[in-house]
Amino acid sequence: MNHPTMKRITSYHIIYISALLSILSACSKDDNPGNNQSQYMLVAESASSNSMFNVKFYAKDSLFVGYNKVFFMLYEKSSGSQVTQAEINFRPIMDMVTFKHACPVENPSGTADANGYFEGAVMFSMPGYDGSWSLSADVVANGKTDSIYFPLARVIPTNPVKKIVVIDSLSNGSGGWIISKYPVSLVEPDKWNVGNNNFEITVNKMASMMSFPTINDMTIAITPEMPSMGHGSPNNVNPIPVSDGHYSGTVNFTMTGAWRVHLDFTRDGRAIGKNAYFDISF
Ligand SMILES: [Cu+2]
Repeated sequence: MNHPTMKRITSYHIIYISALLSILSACSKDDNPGNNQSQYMLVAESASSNSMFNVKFYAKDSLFVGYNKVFFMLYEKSSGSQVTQAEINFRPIMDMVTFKHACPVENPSGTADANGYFEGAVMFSMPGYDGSWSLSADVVANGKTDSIYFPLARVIPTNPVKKIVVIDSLSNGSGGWIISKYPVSLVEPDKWNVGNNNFEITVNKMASMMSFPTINDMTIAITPEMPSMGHGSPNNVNPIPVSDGHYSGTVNFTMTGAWRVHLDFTRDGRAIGKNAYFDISF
C-alpha cells in the first residue's frame, strides 16, 4: 500500500479520472438541456390546445415503423404540478394529402408510473417525414379535458423491418374476395442472444383506415431458419396470447448471424396469409 510507485500511479490516475468525469458530466448536461436524468428520449414538448396542460412526449429511441413504446409526462399549466392520474387516448394520423390514416395504439393506463410517466405504445405503419405523421391525444385529468398535438419530424424505416402486414384473402362465394389486413409488430427484446430469446409480437386487424382492433384468437407457429447455412433450431416455443393483442413465445438462436423467423398464422381453423417472417441479425 505504501509503495512509492503505487502512490504515484494512484495520484496520476485520480487526476486523469476526475478530468474525464468533468468532461463526461459536461457532455451529458449539453445533450439534455433542462431535462436531467430522464431515462427516455424527449421527442417533443408542448402545451395542450386550451393551455390546461404541459405535455412532454418521450420515446425509448427515434420513432420508427413498428412497435414504439411512448411516454407522456403531464403538468397542470396553471400550477406547474405534475399530473399522475389521467385518461389519455392517442390519435396518430398520417396525412398522405389525398387521404389520412391512423395506426394501432395502446393507450396508457390511468396512472403514471413511479417516475411520473404514462406509458403506451404507437405502432407506426409506414415511414414519415416533415410532419406527415402526427400524434394527437385527448387528455382528461383533474376534471379538465384538453387535447395535445405533436407533429412528428420523422418516423424512420428500419432494416430489417420490425412490422409486417399479413394479408388474408377469403372467397366470398360469388367470385369475389374479402381481403383482411393484419399488421404484426415485433416487440423487440432490447438485445438478441445466442440461446433462448423472448419473442413477442402484437397482432391487430385493419378494420378501416382509422380503426385497428386487437386480435387475440390467432394461433401462431414460429420456425427459425438460418438461410445462409440451411438449418433451423430446436426447442422453440410458439407465441401464445399474454395480454391484449400481445403474443409471447421463445425463439432459440443456436448461433449469431442472420436469422429468419417464419410465422404461420391460423384463425378460425384457416391459414391466414403466406410467407410471413421477421429477419433478425445479431
Ligand atoms: Cu401513410
